[in-house]
Amino acid sequence: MERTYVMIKPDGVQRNLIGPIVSRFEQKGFTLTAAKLVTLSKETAETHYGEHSERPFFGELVDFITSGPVFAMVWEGDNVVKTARQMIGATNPAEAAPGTIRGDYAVQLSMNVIHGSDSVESANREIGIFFADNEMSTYKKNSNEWV
Ligand code: RTP
Ligand code: MG
Repeated sequence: MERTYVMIKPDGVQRNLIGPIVSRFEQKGFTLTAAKLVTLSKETAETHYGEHSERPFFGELVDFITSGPVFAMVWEGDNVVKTARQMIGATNPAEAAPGTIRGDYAVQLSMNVIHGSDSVESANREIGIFFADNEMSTYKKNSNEWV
Protein backbone atom coordinates (compact mmCIF):
# COMPACT_ATOMS: atom_id res chain seq x y z
CA MET A 1 0.00 0.00 0.00
CA GLU A 2 1.30 3.47 -0.94
CA ARG A 3 2.39 5.85 1.83
CA THR A 4 3.17 9.55 1.95
CA TYR A 5 4.75 11.94 4.43
CA VAL A 6 2.60 14.92 5.44
CA MET A 7 3.73 17.61 7.89
CA ILE A 8 1.70 20.46 9.37
CA LYS A 9 4.16 23.35 9.56
CA PRO A 10 4.62 25.58 12.66
CA ASP A 11 2.05 28.11 11.39
CA GLY A 12 -0.58 25.38 11.00
CA VAL A 13 0.08 23.96 14.47
CA GLN A 14 -0.16 27.42 16.10
CA ARG A 15 -3.33 28.29 14.18
CA ASN A 16 -5.15 25.22 15.56
CA LEU A 17 -5.28 23.52 12.17
CA ILE A 18 -4.08 20.03 13.25
CA GLY A 19 -7.64 18.80 13.83
CA PRO A 20 -9.21 20.16 10.62
CA ILE A 21 -6.32 18.92 8.48
CA VAL A 22 -6.27 15.42 10.03
CA SER A 23 -10.05 15.33 9.47
CA ARG A 24 -9.67 16.01 5.76
CA PHE A 25 -7.35 13.05 5.28
CA GLU A 26 -9.54 10.77 7.44
CA GLN A 27 -12.69 11.80 5.61
CA LYS A 28 -11.05 11.29 2.24
CA GLY A 29 -10.54 7.66 3.25
CA PHE A 30 -6.81 7.46 3.97
CA THR A 31 -5.38 5.62 6.96
CA LEU A 32 -3.10 7.27 9.53
CA THR A 33 0.00 5.09 9.92
CA ALA A 34 2.14 7.30 12.19
CA ALA A 35 1.98 10.75 13.81
CA LYS A 36 3.88 12.90 16.28
CA LEU A 37 4.37 16.51 17.39
CA VAL A 38 8.08 17.33 17.10
CA THR A 39 10.39 20.34 16.86
CA LEU A 40 12.89 19.82 14.06
CA SER A 41 16.62 20.31 14.56
CA LYS A 42 18.44 22.44 11.98
CA GLU A 43 20.14 19.27 10.72
CA THR A 44 16.86 17.40 10.22
CA ALA A 45 15.30 20.41 8.47
CA GLU A 46 18.29 20.75 6.15
CA THR A 47 18.14 17.04 5.31
CA HIS A 48 14.39 17.13 4.68
CA TYR A 49 14.61 20.17 2.39
CA GLY A 50 18.03 19.19 0.94
CA GLU A 51 16.81 19.54 -2.66
CA HIS A 52 16.47 23.31 -2.04
CA SER A 53 19.91 23.83 -0.42
CA GLU A 54 21.16 26.09 -3.24
CA ARG A 55 17.98 28.18 -3.46
CA PRO A 56 18.00 31.76 -2.11
CA PHE A 57 15.10 31.03 0.27
CA PHE A 58 16.76 27.97 1.88
CA GLY A 59 17.91 29.74 5.06
CA GLU A 60 14.50 31.32 5.59
CA LEU A 61 12.80 27.97 4.95
CA VAL A 62 14.96 26.15 7.52
CA ASP A 63 14.52 28.94 10.09
CA PHE A 64 10.73 28.82 9.68
CA ILE A 65 10.32 25.05 9.79
CA THR A 66 12.46 24.84 12.98
CA SER A 67 10.71 27.82 14.67
CA GLY A 68 8.14 25.69 16.52
CA PRO A 69 6.70 22.20 16.61
CA VAL A 70 5.42 20.52 13.46
CA PHE A 71 2.88 17.70 13.31
CA ALA A 72 4.51 14.87 11.35
CA MET A 73 2.30 12.17 9.82
CA VAL A 74 2.38 9.18 7.52
CA TRP A 75 -0.81 8.48 5.56
CA GLU A 76 -1.54 5.34 3.61
CA GLY A 77 -3.91 4.53 0.74
CA ASP A 78 -4.30 4.12 -3.01
CA ASN A 79 -2.49 6.93 -4.88
CA VAL A 80 -2.03 8.77 -1.58
CA VAL A 81 1.11 10.68 -2.72
CA LYS A 82 -0.58 12.38 -5.68
CA THR A 83 -3.97 12.77 -4.01
CA ALA A 84 -2.45 14.37 -0.90
CA ARG A 85 -0.64 16.90 -3.11
CA GLN A 86 -3.97 17.71 -4.79
CA MET A 87 -5.67 18.11 -1.41
CA ILE A 88 -2.81 20.39 -0.27
CA GLY A 89 -2.92 22.63 -3.37
CA ALA A 90 -0.39 24.84 -5.12
CA THR A 91 2.82 25.85 -3.31
CA ASN A 92 1.87 29.55 -3.44
CA PRO A 93 -1.40 29.96 -1.51
CA ALA A 94 -2.31 32.84 -3.84
CA GLU A 95 -2.53 30.26 -6.62
CA ALA A 96 -4.03 27.42 -4.57
CA ALA A 97 -7.62 26.62 -5.50
CA PRO A 98 -10.41 27.09 -2.95
CA GLY A 99 -11.19 23.70 -1.43
CA THR A 100 -7.51 22.82 -1.11
CA ILE A 101 -5.80 23.13 2.28
CA ARG A 102 -3.53 25.99 1.20
CA GLY A 103 -6.38 27.56 -0.78
CA ASP A 104 -8.61 27.57 2.28
CA TYR A 105 -6.14 28.32 5.09
CA ALA A 106 -2.99 30.07 3.81
CA VAL A 107 -1.99 33.45 2.38
CA GLN A 108 1.82 33.56 2.28
CA LEU A 109 4.28 31.44 0.26
CA SER A 110 6.62 30.91 3.20
CA MET A 111 3.86 30.12 5.73
CA ASN A 112 1.78 27.72 3.65
CA VAL A 113 0.59 25.49 6.52
CA ILE A 114 1.51 22.03 5.26
CA HIS A 115 4.06 19.87 3.44
CA GLY A 116 3.36 16.77 1.37
CA SER A 117 5.85 14.50 -0.41
CA ASP A 118 6.06 15.18 -4.15
CA SER A 119 6.72 11.58 -5.33
CA VAL A 120 6.77 8.02 -4.04
CA GLU A 121 10.59 8.21 -3.88
CA SER A 122 10.46 11.45 -1.86
CA ALA A 123 7.84 9.91 0.41
CA ASN A 124 10.01 6.91 1.21
CA ARG A 125 13.03 9.14 1.87
CA GLU A 126 11.07 11.57 4.08
CA ILE A 127 9.28 8.85 6.06
CA GLY A 128 12.73 7.41 6.81
CA ILE A 129 13.93 10.78 8.14
CA PHE A 130 11.05 11.21 10.57
CA PHE A 131 9.86 7.78 11.65
CA ALA A 132 11.43 4.51 12.79
CA ASP A 133 9.79 1.28 11.63
CA ASN A 134 8.45 0.63 15.14
CA GLU A 135 6.57 3.97 15.12
CA MET A 136 4.44 2.89 12.15
CA SER A 137 1.18 0.97 12.63
CA THR A 138 -0.34 -1.31 10.04
CA TYR A 139 -4.00 -2.03 10.71
CA LYS A 140 -7.28 -2.46 8.94
CA LYS A 141 -10.25 -0.14 9.31
CA ASN A 142 -13.70 -1.55 8.58
CA SER A 143 -14.48 1.68 6.71
CA ASN A 144 -11.77 0.83 4.18
CA GLU A 145 -14.16 -1.63 2.56
CA TRP A 146 -16.04 1.38 1.18
CA VAL A 147 -13.08 3.20 -0.37
P1 RTP B 1 6.63 21.59 0.52
O1 RTP B 1 7.90 20.87 0.05
O2 RTP B 1 6.85 22.43 1.74
O3 RTP B 1 5.50 20.66 0.61
O4 RTP B 1 6.18 22.62 -0.63
P2 RTP B 1 6.10 22.36 -2.18
O5 RTP B 1 6.56 20.98 -2.52
O6 RTP B 1 4.73 22.76 -2.61
O7 RTP B 1 7.14 23.43 -2.72
P3 RTP B 1 8.72 23.33 -2.83
O8 RTP B 1 9.11 23.78 -4.18
O9 RTP B 1 9.21 21.98 -2.38
O10 RTP B 1 9.21 24.44 -1.80
C1 RTP B 1 9.35 24.16 -0.41
C2 RTP B 1 8.85 25.34 0.37
O11 RTP B 1 9.73 26.43 0.20
C3 RTP B 1 9.00 27.65 0.22
N1 RTP B 1 9.31 28.39 -0.99
N2 RTP B 1 9.69 29.62 -0.99
N3 RTP B 1 10.55 32.23 -1.78
C4 RTP B 1 10.32 31.32 -2.71
O12 RTP B 1 10.44 31.54 -3.88
C5 RTP B 1 9.88 29.98 -2.27
N4 RTP B 1 9.64 28.95 -3.06
C6 RTP B 1 9.27 27.93 -2.24
C7 RTP B 1 7.53 27.32 0.30
O13 RTP B 1 7.10 27.53 1.64
C8 RTP B 1 7.48 25.85 -0.06
O14 RTP B 1 6.43 25.19 0.61
MG1 MG C 1 8.37 20.18 -1.86
